[in-house]
Amino acid sequence: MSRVLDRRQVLRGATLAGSGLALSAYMPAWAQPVSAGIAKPLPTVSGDDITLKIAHQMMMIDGRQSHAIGINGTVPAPLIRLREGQNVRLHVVNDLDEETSIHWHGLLVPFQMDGVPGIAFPGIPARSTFTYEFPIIQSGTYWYHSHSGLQEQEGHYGPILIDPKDPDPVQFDREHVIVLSDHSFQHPHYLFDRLKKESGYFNRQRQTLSGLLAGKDQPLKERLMWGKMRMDPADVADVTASTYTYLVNGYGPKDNWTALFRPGERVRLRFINASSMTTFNVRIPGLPMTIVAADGLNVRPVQIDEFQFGPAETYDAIVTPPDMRAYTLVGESVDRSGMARATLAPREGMAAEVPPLRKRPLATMKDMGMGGHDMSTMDHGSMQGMGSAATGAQAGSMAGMDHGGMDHGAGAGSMQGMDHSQMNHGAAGAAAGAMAGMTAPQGQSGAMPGMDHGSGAMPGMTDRQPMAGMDMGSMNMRDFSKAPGVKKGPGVQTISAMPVDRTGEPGQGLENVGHRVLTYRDLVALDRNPDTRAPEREIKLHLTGNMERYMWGFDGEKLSESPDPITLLHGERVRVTLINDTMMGHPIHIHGHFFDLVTGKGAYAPRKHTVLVQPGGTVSWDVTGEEGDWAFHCHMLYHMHAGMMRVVQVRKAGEAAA
Ligand SMILES: [Cu+2]
Repeated sequence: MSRVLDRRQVLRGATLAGSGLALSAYMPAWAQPVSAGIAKPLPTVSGDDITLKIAHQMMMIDGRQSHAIGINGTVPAPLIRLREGQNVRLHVVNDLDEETSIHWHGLLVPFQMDGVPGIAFPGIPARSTFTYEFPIIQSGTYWYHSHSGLQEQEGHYGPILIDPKDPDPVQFDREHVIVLSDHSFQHPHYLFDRLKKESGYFNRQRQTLSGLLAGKDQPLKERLMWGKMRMDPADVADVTASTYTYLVNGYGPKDNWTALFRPGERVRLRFINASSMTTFNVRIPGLPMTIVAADGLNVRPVQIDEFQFGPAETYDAIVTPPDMRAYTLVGESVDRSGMARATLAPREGMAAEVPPLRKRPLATMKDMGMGGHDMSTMDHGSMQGMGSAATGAQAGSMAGMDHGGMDHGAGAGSMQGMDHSQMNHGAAGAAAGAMAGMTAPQGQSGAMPGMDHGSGAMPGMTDRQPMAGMDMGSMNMRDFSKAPGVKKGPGVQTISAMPVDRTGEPGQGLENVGHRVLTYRDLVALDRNPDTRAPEREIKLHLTGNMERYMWGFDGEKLSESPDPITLLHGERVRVTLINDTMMGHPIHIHGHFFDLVTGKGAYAPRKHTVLVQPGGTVSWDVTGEEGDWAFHCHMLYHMHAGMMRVVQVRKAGEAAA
């Protein structure tokens, strides 16, 4: 159904108690309009001299007033529109009673202009002005935001658009900047304190007893296993719609911000994920999108129906709406607790059906770093090493373990049909080769008929020493031998036993949505990479965390522990491999550089400034050192705040820091 409500109907609707009533028939309560649609473009600033004044203000979201930190009186901050080749001076007036800063996300600037207090410059003290000045040497879609405290969460972010000096290889008739963000009516320090005290505080999607009885979600035995690990598979996002309202260009779902088009036009949508904590799944039901740029840089056009992006990533898409109807733009949060919603329409006041939230995803064993797992390599040793039960973690001790219904994520040969809870894994039996103690599921004769051995996934289980083929080591969820560089401590709850490259996957929860979803492997740079040398060395970094204690870091260390900076030489070509040892996706960002994703695209590797490393996944990229001190961090604001950040120090040869 795509009922259309035009302006005349809205006016008529006023006598019918307003358009909200008319729309309510097909909109979920949270998407019911407080306005018929707001087709207001973002306030824009441009030129060589730009003044940005940062101050407290109020903003209206879905008819409700909220406090915010804005720039020049708006949230998002004004669109800064520049031209490649120009020089820009940005006078930043801090009207707050606290220090602030602006970081130009994705812009290649001298490091003193990069805007990270304590790394690149001292910050902008309360009631003072700082002037940034730098040449614009690139083009595309970028953004800017505070790098001080948690100000970004309060509204201190805005889009940057740089027009190319040469003709744009992307042809379009019209463009719209789409800034997605997450807004809370509560103060961000309150949110962070809640997370510190109880990490699952905002997760209202936990599995419930009534859900269990109704046969929803995980079966009991699977729940018991996750519970034993002291983990929650519904823990897909830290902060959810229970406190967030998801915004498009500063407007809530009920405001219904509207992007106008004429049918048949090529419309360029510049998507910016300016949220603090939210990975979005973006789609426009009924309208395919052709991705033409990623993180500001052109890519070969690729047509998709949906894409996932983490905080700080950007994508440009071309859409060509063919007819006089409205389309809903959906930005569903990765945990499916809520959505940002806007409309594409030929006229203000038109709206289309808002699809319901899809079923929330649950984390899988693959998300726990057990990727490509099958029983032949599985280590049953110390599941008990997880969480608090670290005592009896003897290799081979299967006692009491419940494998039931684990999603081993391997596809073919997965153990899904197998009921391990019925197996007798008793310590003695396991050694003595006895799967013999296993009982078949009720009502079935013969051993393990329900098992799908697939393509030899369980070789060890068919011979006389069934468990022998299994590696009893790899199930240890905290096996530091897998991560020699990681500091042992409470900041590391898990280490991915078998992390896998997930860049060919569509992103958490989008595996089976029934249409085309962008993957990193779909991206091919339009221009040849500027540096195609092979890397001289590799730096491996583990993304580590303890969800229970809300500790986040690299290699088990948080920034406040003053870990050594990551050092590179200017011009040095280095491969960086990120290994996600946590169950959450982390958008990892390096300042001052673009890196070339290693996805088999040769000299046309997609170049990005931020990459979402999926739970239990790995990502490799090659980068060429650019002189300066640069921030390197997770772009989940509270993860960074908790310490998931490092300094990358790049020096010219001979000047390397002592
Ligand atoms: Cu993170």
